[in-house]
Amino acid sequence: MTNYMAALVDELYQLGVREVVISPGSRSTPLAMLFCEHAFKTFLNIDERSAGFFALGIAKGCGRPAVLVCTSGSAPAHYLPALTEARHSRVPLIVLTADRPPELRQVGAPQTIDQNRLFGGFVKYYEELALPEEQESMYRYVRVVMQRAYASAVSGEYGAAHINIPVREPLIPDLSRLNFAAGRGRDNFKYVAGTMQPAFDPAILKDKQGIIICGGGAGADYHQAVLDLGKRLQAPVLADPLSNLRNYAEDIIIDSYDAFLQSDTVKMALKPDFIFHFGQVPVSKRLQQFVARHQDVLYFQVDESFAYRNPALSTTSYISASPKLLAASITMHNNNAGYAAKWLTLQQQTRNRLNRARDEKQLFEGKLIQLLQELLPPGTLLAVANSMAIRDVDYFFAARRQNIKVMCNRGTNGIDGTVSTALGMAAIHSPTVLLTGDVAFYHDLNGLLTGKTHALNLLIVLFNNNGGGIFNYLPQRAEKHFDYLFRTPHDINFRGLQTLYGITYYEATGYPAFEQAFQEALTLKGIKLIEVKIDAAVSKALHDQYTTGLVTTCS
Ligand SMILES: Cc1ncc(C[n+]2csc(CCOP(=O)(O)OP(=O)(O)O)c2C)c(N)n1
Repeated sequence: MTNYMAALVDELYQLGVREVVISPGSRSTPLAMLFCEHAFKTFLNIDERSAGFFALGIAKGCGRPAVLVCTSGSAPAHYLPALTEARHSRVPLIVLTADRPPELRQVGAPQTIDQNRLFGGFVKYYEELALPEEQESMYRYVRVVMQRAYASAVSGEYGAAHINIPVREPLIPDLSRLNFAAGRGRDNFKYVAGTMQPAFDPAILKDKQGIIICGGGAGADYHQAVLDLGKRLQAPVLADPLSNLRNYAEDIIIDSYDAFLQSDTVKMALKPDFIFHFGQVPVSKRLQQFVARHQDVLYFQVDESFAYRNPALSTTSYISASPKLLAASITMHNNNAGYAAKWLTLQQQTRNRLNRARDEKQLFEGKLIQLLQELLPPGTLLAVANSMAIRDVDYFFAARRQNIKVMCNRGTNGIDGTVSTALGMAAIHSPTVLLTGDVAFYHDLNGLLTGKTHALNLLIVLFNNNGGGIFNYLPQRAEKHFDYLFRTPHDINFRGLQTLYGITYYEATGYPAFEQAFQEALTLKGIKLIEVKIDAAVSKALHDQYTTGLVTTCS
C-alpha cells in the first residue's frame, strides 16, 4: 500500500498542488501521513465542515486546487456546504475521502456509509480508486487518476473533484520503504488551458447605448480591456465590489447604482439598448431588478464556459469567449455621450450623498467601511461575509486607485464557513482582513481553532447588531414572530473568545477607538477581533437616509 499511496500523493505535487487540509481519522492514515512526509504545506483541521471552507479559502486566494483529506463515515458529509459554494463560485478542490474496502460495506461495519457519489452534482468529477496494489502499473494508474481529478478541477468551469479511496488494514505506511518516485514518468503531466477567441460581430452595437455589468469571479486580466471598451462604447461600467474594478479611478465606473436604481422613473430613464455582463450575478438587488425591468434589450453574457447567470432570464446572446479578448475585439467607437452622461450625473450625486456618512456621529456600518477603506494597507485581501456586510461594502466602498482584493462567498450566499474561508485565505495571503456580521461569525466559530493551530494572522472586524440585521430590510420585519424566527438575537459575549481561543480582542465604542484598534491590530500576530456593537434600529434609519430614495428623477 505504501508506494501506491505515495504515488498518489506525489502526483498531486508534480501537478502543482501545494496545500492539503487534513482532518483526523484512522482510515485516512496512509494519506495523512504521506502528505506530511512530502513537501506539501499541510493544515490540520479537526472539523471537516470548517476544513472544507478553509480549503475553499486557500483555493480562492491562490487559484490552484487545494486538497481535502478525511476519514470514512459521516466525516466527508461535512464537506458538502463548502462544495456547494465551490460549485457555484467555481473554486478548484480535490477531495480525497478514505473508505472501507468492499467486504466491509453494507455489513454494519463502524464508521461506514455509502460514499459513492456522495456529493452528487456539486462535484465535477467522481471516481473510486482501486484497492492499493504494489506494482508498477498500479503506480502509473493511480497517478493518472490524480491527473484526471486535477484536470477536471481546473478545466472549463473550475470546481471540485472527488476521489473515494478504499483502504484495507494495516493502515500504517511503511516509511522505511517509502519511494515518492514510484510510477513517475519521464515528463510530468501538464494541463495546458486554451483561451476562447470570440466569434462575435459587434456591428449589432452600432449607434446603440448600453451598459457593462461586471460581477465577481471573472478574474482580473480583463480589467483594463473592459474599461477601455466602456470608454469606446460610451457604456458605463457598473463595477460590483467583487469584480475588483473598484481598484480603478475612472469616470466610466459606476459604483453607487444600488442607491439610485430604485424608482421606476430612474429605471426607465436609464433604459439601455444593450447590456454586457461579465462574471457572477452582481450583489445589488436593485441592479438585478433594473435588468429584469428591461427584458427587451440585447443582453450579452460573456464567459469562457457555459453557466447561465441571469435571474432575469433575459440573456439574448451567450458569448463563449475570454472576457479580455472579447472586450479588446470590439474596437468600434460610439460618439454619443448623452446616455453615459445620465449615469455619470446620478453617480456623482449619489456618491456625494453616500460620502456624507463620513460625518456621521453615531456608530454606523457605512462610515466604518469608509474608514476601513482608508486604513487597509495596499495589497490587503478583504474577505466579506454575507449578507449586510457585503451589501454595505457595495454602498460605501467606493472606486478609487488602490489595491484591495475583495472576496465573498457569493456562489451560494451562505453565512456558513465565513471564518474558515477567511483563515484559508490568510494561510496564503497577508494581510487578510475579514468583515463580518455577528450571526455569520457565530455560525463558524469552530473555524477559529485552525487559526490558532497554524499561527495564522487574521484581523476580524465584527459588526455586532445582535442578530440578523438584514431581516430588518425584508418584508418579514412587520410579521409575527419576527425576533424569534428571523432576527434571532443571541446575546453572545464574543469577548469570551479571548479565553476560549486566545485571540486578541478589542471593543471599539467609537470611531477613534476603532481606528486605533485597527492600526494596532494590524501590527500584531495571530487572530485579532475588533467588535463594534451596532444599534440595529439606528443603523436601519441611517441606511434609509443614505441609501434609499436618493434620486427620484433624472433627465
Ligand atoms: C447557511 C445559511 N443559513 C441561513 C442563511 C440566511 N441568512 C442570510 S443573512 C442571515 C443573517 C445574517 O446575520 P449577520 O451575520 O449578523 O449579519 P447582518 O445581517 O446583521 O449584517 C441569515 C440567517 C444563509 N444565507 N446561509
